[in-house]
Amino acid sequence: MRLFAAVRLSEEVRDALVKTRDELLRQGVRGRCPPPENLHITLVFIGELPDPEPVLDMTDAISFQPFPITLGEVGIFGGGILWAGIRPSDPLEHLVKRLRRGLAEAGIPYDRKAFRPHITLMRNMDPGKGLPEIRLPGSTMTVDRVTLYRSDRGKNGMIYTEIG
Ligand code: 2AM
Repeated sequence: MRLFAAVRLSEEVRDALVKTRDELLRQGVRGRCPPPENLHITLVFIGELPDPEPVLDMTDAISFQPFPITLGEVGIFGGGILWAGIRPSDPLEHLVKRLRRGLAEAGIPYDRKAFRPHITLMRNMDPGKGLPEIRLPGSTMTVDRVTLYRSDRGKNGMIYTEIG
């Protein structure tokens, strides 16, 4: 199965992001919008793995002091990916380092690209008449656990299922 470890968003942060996105749609921006329940911050992308157990063992063994994160600025990756950023956070970086180390120690391969904390809001984004200036609300939430998800291709887009 295709796996990734992520931060589940609080309802408040999720609602704030959906509101911002709705405003962009009203202003003529177009794109594929993941459903609200799919919004998340990927910490580590693992990809195809036959058995999630060793990953669950590793994530279960990681305990940390809960810490706050705050929405930052909006950005665009090539290919029309519109994302919401997270303000720089040492505890978040540290958590990702621990997860990567845990996977490496367990011999589980993962995507080693530099960590760019973000929440994908839209794919194949077409700005229409031009992307309006967007400001995210400075919503804050507490990170107190890592969630492991499996990702499956559904009829109408990706389906993410929490498995731990
Ligand atoms: P994205 O939102 O920027 O596409 C499930 O695919 C999650 O893992 C998404 O949040 C995706 O980020 C992230 N991800 C990170 N690296 C990935 C990779 N190499 N392939 C697919 N998804 C990746």
